[in-house]
Amino acid sequence: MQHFISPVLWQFLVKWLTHFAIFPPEASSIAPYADALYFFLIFISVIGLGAVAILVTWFSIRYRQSRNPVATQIEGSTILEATWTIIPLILFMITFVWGALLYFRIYSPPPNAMNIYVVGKQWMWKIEHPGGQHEINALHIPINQPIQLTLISQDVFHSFSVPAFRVKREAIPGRYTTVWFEATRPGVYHLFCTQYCGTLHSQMIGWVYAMKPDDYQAWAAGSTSGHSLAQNGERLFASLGCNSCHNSTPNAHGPNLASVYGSHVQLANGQYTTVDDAFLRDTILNPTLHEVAGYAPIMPTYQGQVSEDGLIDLVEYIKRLNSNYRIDQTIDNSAGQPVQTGATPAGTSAPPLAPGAVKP
Ligand code: HEC
Ligand SMILES: [Cu+2]
Repeated sequence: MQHFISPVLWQFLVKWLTHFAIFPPEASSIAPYADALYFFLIFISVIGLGAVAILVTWFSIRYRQSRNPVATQIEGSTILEATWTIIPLILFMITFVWGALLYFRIYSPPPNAMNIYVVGKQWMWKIEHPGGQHEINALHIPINQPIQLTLISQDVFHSFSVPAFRVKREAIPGRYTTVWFEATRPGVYHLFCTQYCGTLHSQMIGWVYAMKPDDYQAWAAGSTSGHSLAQNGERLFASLGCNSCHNSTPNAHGPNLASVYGSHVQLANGQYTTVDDAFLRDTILNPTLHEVAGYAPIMPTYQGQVSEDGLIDLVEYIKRLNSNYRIDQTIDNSAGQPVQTGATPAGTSAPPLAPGAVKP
């Protein structure tokens, strides 16, 4: 047989037949909900298909030319028209409400979710755990723990997809997107890029290892690079000179960044915004995008100076920054400026939070 068809096609057939599965396993908490809606849609489609097929067959037998040579004209039927309007309307509304509820479930991550960063690039997935574990085309996660992925692309559009978890989200250049899931069954699952992204798109695949929490702890301890993302970020913060403006000395030129993450800051245009990952990334690359109220717009742009991975490190660092103690220790004090550690006395120009910053 294999001599008559192309070897590529033969390989494909063999693989397809051995790994044939109509449906991926339901391995996340969302999967049964997503599938329920999917099966409902299939079910009503099959009912509709069946009804049309039966009517077509029945009418073509019943009203065939030999039995019914002269066509009967029907001028409309209100009951019939109301029926075929109202039944689909009800079905569509059910689907709409059901779909909206599922959508909110999929898009609202639980607050205790563990955050992992994913950077897509031609043609691989780079995964960065806050503890400093780096992986390529592999993602290790504990089961029964909500995981939130923060995705970004270094070049073109990619799409991160794990069918067994019913998870799919675009990785977009220049913008963070997030997706969350909770794996329920230990196992190894396919990871795909589902957005055609160039020549080797088909090789932008990998594996998700869903592990029991103990196994995950063991893996995390054995795979760390020795530096957490925040530690890398701290070094970058000093080497890029961020600490020359962002510190707690009285004459600091920039807002104090301790506890800024998650707070509401007032912008120069009077609006308030919440400091999240995207805000931090935007500010570093494009400080004029959201200028913080009460400061001269002197922050330089770091566009082209920090890689996507470096930005993630900085974001992680600022996220975890609860006091200025360590920043103040790294600033160059040779000019003899007084360096304060600990709380800033009232009346100085550097309050512990940026002006207008309100803790949520
Ligand atoms: C020349 C001084 C200067 C340097 C260097 C500097 N910044 Fe800034 N930064 C500012 C000023 C001034 C503001 C407030 C005005 C604005 O938003 O543009 C600011 C705002 C910010 C904000 C928003 C603060 C808030 O309260 O929401 C963040 C985050 C930030 N900077 C991070 C950084 C990082 C990270 C670096 C290093 C890569 C850096 N800055 C380097 C002066 C500086
Ligand atoms: Cu891709």
